[in-house]
Amino acid sequence: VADLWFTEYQTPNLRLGLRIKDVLLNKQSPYQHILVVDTDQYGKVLVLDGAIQLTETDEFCYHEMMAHLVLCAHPCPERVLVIGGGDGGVVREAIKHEAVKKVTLVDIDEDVINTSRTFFPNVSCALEDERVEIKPMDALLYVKEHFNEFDIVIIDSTDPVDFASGLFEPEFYKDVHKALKDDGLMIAQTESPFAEPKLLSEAFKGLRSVFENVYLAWGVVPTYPTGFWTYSVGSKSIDPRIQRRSAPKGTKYYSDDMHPLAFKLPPFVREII
Ligand code: AG3
Repeated sequence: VADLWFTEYQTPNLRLGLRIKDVLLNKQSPYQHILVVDTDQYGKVLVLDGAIQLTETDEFCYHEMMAHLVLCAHPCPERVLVIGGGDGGVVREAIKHEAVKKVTLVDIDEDVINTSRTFFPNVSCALEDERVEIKPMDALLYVKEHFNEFDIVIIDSTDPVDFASGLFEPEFYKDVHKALKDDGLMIAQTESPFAEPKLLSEAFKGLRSVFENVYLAWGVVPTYPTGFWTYSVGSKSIDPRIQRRSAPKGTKYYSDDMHPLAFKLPPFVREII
């Protein structure tokens, strides 16, 4: 029996290995390498430029936190912008909120969107919802042309390398700030305090230079480097630690109990930011 393994080089000194049942897609898009493998441990896995973006088994941990931490903190989230996230996982969670009238997804790589439609129907399902608008383009340009329009901006980026690095810069955060309404909230994935402490503190510092208030939340995502993941929330006025609307039904990681808990930080994380 063949003994085939996928390996992610999570840091220069740390690898994650998953036994492969099948390679379902292995191609180069105009922007990045796209790999879909089927594994015994975590089901199907989406990998972009060597970095795991989601697995069928644990994607809920990440997508629920990215969406509901801000959507449940906002009194009335009607307009939502998702940047990156072409797989549709965050969009799926966002449209669980009846208050949400329209979700705009801006991902630079249409091939990621179509890959998700083909191999991850349970993640991409909401992309066909009538409340969802899809813009395959560079988000750095999109946010420059939208002012005072969104209640919520969710930055579901890849790691800050290559075309995604601009999504971790203060210049971009300034445009996000302008795209938000006066009571708007934004959230960005900001990596692991064990694998990338510098990246986390730089991103957090960048956000603090732009937003009136910035908060750090954390959660577990087993297949991301070290499994300990962070989410940075930028706010113009409201305090996102207070949950104003209850969790949608059927969530598996996020809940009314988890909301305030996510903002409680272990001391070593407090020291990094
Ligand atoms: N975006 C965050 C992925 C970061 C993972 N990093 C890594 N594996 N080195 C995920 C997109 C899912 N919608």
